[in-house]
Amino acid sequence: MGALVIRVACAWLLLLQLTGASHVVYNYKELETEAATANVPPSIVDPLLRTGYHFQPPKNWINDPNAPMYYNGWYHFFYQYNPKGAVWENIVWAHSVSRDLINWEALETAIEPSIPGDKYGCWSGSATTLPCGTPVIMYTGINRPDVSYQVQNIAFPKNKSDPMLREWVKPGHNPIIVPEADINATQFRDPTTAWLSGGQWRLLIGSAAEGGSRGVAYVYRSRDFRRWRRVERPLHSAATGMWECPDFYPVEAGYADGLEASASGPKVKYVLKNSLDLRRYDYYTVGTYDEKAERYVPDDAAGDEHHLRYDYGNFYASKTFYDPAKKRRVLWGWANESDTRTHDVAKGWAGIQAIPRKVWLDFSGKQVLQWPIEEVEALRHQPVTLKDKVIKPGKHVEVTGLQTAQADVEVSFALSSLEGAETLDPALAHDAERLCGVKGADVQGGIGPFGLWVLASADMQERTAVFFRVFKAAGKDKPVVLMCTDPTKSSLNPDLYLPTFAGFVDTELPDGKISLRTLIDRSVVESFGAGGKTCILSRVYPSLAIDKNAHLYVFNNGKADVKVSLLTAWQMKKPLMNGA
Ligand SMILES: *[C@@H]1O[C@H](CO)[C@@H](O)[C@H](O)[C@H]1NC(C)=O
Ligand SMILES: *[C@@H]1O[C@H](CO)[C@@H](O)[C@H](O)[C@H]1NC(C)=O
Ligand SMILES: *[C@H]1O[C@@H](CO)[C@H](O)[C@@H](O)[C@@H]1NC(C)=O
Repeated sequence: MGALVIRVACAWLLLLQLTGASHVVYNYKELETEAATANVPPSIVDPLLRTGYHFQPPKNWINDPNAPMYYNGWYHFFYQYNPKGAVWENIVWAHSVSRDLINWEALETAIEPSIPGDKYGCWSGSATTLPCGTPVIMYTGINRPDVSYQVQNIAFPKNKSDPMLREWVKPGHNPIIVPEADINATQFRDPTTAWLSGGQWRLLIGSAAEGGSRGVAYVYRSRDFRRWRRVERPLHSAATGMWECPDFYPVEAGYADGLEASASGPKVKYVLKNSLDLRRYDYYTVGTYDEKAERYVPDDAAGDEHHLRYDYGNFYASKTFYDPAKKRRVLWGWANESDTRTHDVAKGWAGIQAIPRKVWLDFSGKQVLQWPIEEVEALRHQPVTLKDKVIKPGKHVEVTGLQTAQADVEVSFALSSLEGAETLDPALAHDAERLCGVKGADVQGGIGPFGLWVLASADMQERTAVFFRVFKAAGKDKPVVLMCTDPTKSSLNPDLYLPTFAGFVDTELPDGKISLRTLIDRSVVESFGAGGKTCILSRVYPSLAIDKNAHLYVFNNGKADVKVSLLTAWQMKKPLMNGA
């Protein structure tokens, strides 16, 4: 197994490059035999480890979110899907609809290979709503069997009166964008939603230049959405390797309402997000967009070194859309599994989507904030609270009175003083992940680690920690706050990928306070620190802490008291989930 490294991105298989194979064809019989004989632990295939309220189809492989949109009272969601199995192959666009982004109904496949421009694959893309109200989808098609030659196609709804948009037609003039001679045709994909300015449409396509070392977002312009011309210089680029799934949208500091794609104004800033194929994470910058020059400049000149991520855990190939019904911008992101391919075949499923998040620009203008869409709160029941509870150094408190395998927990912590904070090792000051690796949940600190142990077994052999740790840095008044998810003790199951995920939280800890919200969903732990400043999604597969055997604790492994001002935990109901 170890020899086969499968990394799937915006429907992109690195395996092609590694092996030089022209096409990956899995032999399902062989895969199934491998899974059957591989001694997969029974808990891995336990249906009670399948997520309850995160988006997923009843079975099989899923990856990138595609073309999210709102149309005539319905939210539409498309995603990369293998109708035949739990590994990346045979990718089509599956389609689901919802009234509330939480309860989902599965429809027929929306887009599958059917024309020369997508004969060998229908990869990721986005939707744009034309001024007449018609949505149009642009997506990447693979049109050659031997190499992954990437072109862009469009599709229109067959019947605009059908709010479900069940059928999509591909006009005969596809493909409508093909790579010019100076573009590497194997690295040319994932068109964004288009925006309109001065009578012209513009969109971005992700690519790589300079032999693959430079990530690039090319701008294409069109007056009729049919003939597209590339603007010679890219919107932006950086020495990070291939940019997949670019996303580019307007925001305004401190303004929590969303802006639609074509909004403009003196206070409007832009977010440019790229999915870094090499690192497999989603990075973004905030900056200004000069539409005359067709250039984007990040506010932070060092921003391209990519310090900011939407999520410091498992979250990739994300995409936003403007929701006119609630005047907000909503972010979707794919979270892959952290078990093995053999496990996935045995389970019969792989991949989920994170809970859709509202996204907006913080008052500081330096970063975005993210928060689970409010609709998810309709699933809450059975609330349990803990109030003004002091957790002494080295102690923990169990939260009882509800089942916590499928739960939503909101907690605010209060620190009486920051005196005892550890001194930050300058060598680790810029690497949250390494810092967390060295200073995990079980390493006693000064102020913290404090936080939650979730999906914990009764004897605490299994537990996943989500926590904060406060440092003081030489020559700085402001504390350095680390947020971390430590799954190293999450499971007795072998062969899991269990990295500690971490990010810094840009907060001065006003009044010594910091909040944490964690959505627990059987094999997902999705956390939002300080009101959505720092987010971490982690996949874990307990062998004991399953369903009714999952416990929840608040812990403090520092040397100073930590007060839980208020903790509320709810059990979460299961919404309608694509018929599963
Ligand atoms: C289009 O959709 C509407 C609403 O679902 C339906 O009543 C109508 O029959 C459809 N038209 C065609 C040609 O399928
Ligand atoms: C194009 O990209 C592929 C990776 O997808 C790489 O192997 C190849 O060397 C690139 N070609 C050129 C001319 O840079
Ligand atoms: C998710 O799975 C882990 C473990 O196999 C890989 O290390 C990640 O690269 C992968 N993430 C993505 C986005 O493919």
